[in-house]
Amino acid sequence: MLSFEERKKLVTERYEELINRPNCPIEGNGIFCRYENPVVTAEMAPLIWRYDFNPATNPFFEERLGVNATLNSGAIKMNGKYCLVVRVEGYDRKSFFAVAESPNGVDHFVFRNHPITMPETEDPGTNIYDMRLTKHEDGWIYGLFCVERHDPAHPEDLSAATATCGIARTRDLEHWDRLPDLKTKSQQRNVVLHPEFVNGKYALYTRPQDGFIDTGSGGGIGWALVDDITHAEVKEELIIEPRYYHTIKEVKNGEGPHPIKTPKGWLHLAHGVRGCASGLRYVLYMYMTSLEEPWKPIATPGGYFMAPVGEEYIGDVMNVLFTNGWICDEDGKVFIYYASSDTRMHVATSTIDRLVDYCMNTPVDELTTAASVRTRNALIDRNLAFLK
Ligand code: M1P
Repeated sequence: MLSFEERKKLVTERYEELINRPNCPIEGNGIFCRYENPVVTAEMAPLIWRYDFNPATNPFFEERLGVNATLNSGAIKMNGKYCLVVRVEGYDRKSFFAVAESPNGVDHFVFRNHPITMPETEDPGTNIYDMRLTKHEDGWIYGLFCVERHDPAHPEDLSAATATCGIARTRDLEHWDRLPDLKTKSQQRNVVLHPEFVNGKYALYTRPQDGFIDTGSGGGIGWALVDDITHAEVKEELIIEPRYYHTIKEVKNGEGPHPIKTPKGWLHLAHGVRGCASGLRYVLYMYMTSLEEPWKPIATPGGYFMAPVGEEYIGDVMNVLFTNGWICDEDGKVFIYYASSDTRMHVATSTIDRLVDYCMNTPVDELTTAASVRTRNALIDRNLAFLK
């Protein structure tokens, strides 16, 4: 085996090669382009996070604190850089947040020296993850995330947990003010802050759930108005994006990042979950809501927008695509950041025009095979007539 110096050199070279590799788009279905390489992987976590560089205390240059995965990242553009607040998971299963920045949004993502030190509330969580970033019109950047605690109602069950929405705000992604957790009747994960006031109030996309994993009676993506974000409480919740039998969102769904405002309506990205013989299958889907009344759907394209392909299918939790971050540039280019199989981060790019076209012109899921065949036959007949 190699000496300290030899290992240090090799490990450093591999790391440099990884963070400097270029990424190229792959032409796909006309709606978006995937890219050749993931944008952030566990191997791209800085070496100073993982190795002790002192030969006196680490004579074999062994990895001391491994990183298992880099996944579900919030996204925002700041000072011309594409910033991801990455969920980094250590070998110890604990997740933490860390900022990785890129000059172009598709490659050269580099982590800042230190992860985020998130202040705690009086009731500290065991684990925190999946931050949604919102630059709100009140001037703050908010991070809403899941706080997981052992369920005090079931002390004997070591897998019993609760999910609550944690809230923090920042101006620079480095210094965070922690606000009290969201108060709600049910457990919550995938809560997202809408970027504008609605009727003078803060507006949230919610995802009520009966248990830590099962949404149970929680009917889908909800909408709630909150008077005071510094003591946020959901008193009324309206389900605006319901789940349906035999669809891609039969078991669960959840809002992704906050919606993007377009001239034709709010553009939403979400995840939908269904069960199958190999477990749960997580895919991404889109919908649009009214500009004036963001809780009212105006376009609901049927089926999924993205599902796992190739290596995306494989990882810690197989068959999962999950998103909680996207960035829209001023020229209308959209960078969709998504994680595959709870393991690594990818990017796909599109434009507002293409995504709106996709939402407005993809037929809805009419919920039966007969209706699906009618819809496909109608397309075929139009094509046969047009191409004659
Ligand atoms: O493992 C897939 C995802 O499962 C959860 O999402 P949801 O609450 O919709 O089931 C989250 O734990 C998420 O982090 C994870 O990627």
